[in-house]
Amino acid sequence: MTDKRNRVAVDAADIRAELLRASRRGFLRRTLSLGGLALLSGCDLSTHSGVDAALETALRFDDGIQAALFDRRRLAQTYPASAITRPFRFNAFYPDWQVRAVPDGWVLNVAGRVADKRAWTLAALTALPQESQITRHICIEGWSQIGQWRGVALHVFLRRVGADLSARYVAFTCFDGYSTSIDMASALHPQTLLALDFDSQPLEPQWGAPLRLRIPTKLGFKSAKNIEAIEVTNVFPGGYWEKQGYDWFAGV
Ligand SMILES: Nc1nc2c(c(=O)[nH]1)N[C@H]1C(S)=C(S)[C@@H](COP(=O)(O)O)O[C@H]1N2
Ligand SMILES: [Mo]
Repeated sequence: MTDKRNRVAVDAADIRAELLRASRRGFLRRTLSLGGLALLSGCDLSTHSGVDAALETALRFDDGIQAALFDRRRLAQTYPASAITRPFRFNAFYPDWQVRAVPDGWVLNVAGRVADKRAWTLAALTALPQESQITRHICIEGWSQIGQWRGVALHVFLRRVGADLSARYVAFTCFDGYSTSIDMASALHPQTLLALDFDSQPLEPQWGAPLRLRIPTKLGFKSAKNIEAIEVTNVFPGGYWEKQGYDWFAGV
């Protein structure tokens, strides 16, 4: 989607200055929110083609610029329970009949720049403080849906294992062969959850059992399902779709 050849090499500071000027003119305040981009590009987020057009605009921004503009305090919009999409659409790089059951003896492995590398059982994760959110999941393919997830805030988990919070990346490995990674600022965002529940029930395999990432400030492909390992690292980890050219930062 992003045509790297057409990217203009711009300094993040220049862009920030330009955006400040723009916001002073009153056109926009939260530029890299999908809503802001939708306004800018005249896209209507309530339709699939509108989301698609806004995504096109979002993906034209360079990863580094997106990271520089990311505001850890800006919260993704939340919705009432009445807005939840049912049935919720399944998506993976394979059809739903190939969904994997949770392996026997599943534990969450922790690797890389963390003080405590002990693996976590589901019971231990459930014993950590839980938070719930109703947010919109936006897929890069141009569809979106609202769901409810509950689980442990990733920043709580990272602090609990003594992660190096100055490291650059948090990477996720999944037992279905998927992988993805996010920047540390996004990992520490208050709405970034390690979700155990979906729609008030423990996650089913289709929706990422027993543990998935839920990160409403990024496109859907960052919300890793069926997680088996988390690594904190300074070495760029990439990911399944990222290796195939999807924009790495993928903020919404
Ligand atoms: N393990 C795993 N996680 C994954 C994927 C996948 O194929 N495998 N697909 C991603 C993509 S592209 C999307 S849109 C969402 C879909 O989540 P859902 O099935 O809950 O709608 O999961 C993301 N996480
Ligand atoms: Mo997706």
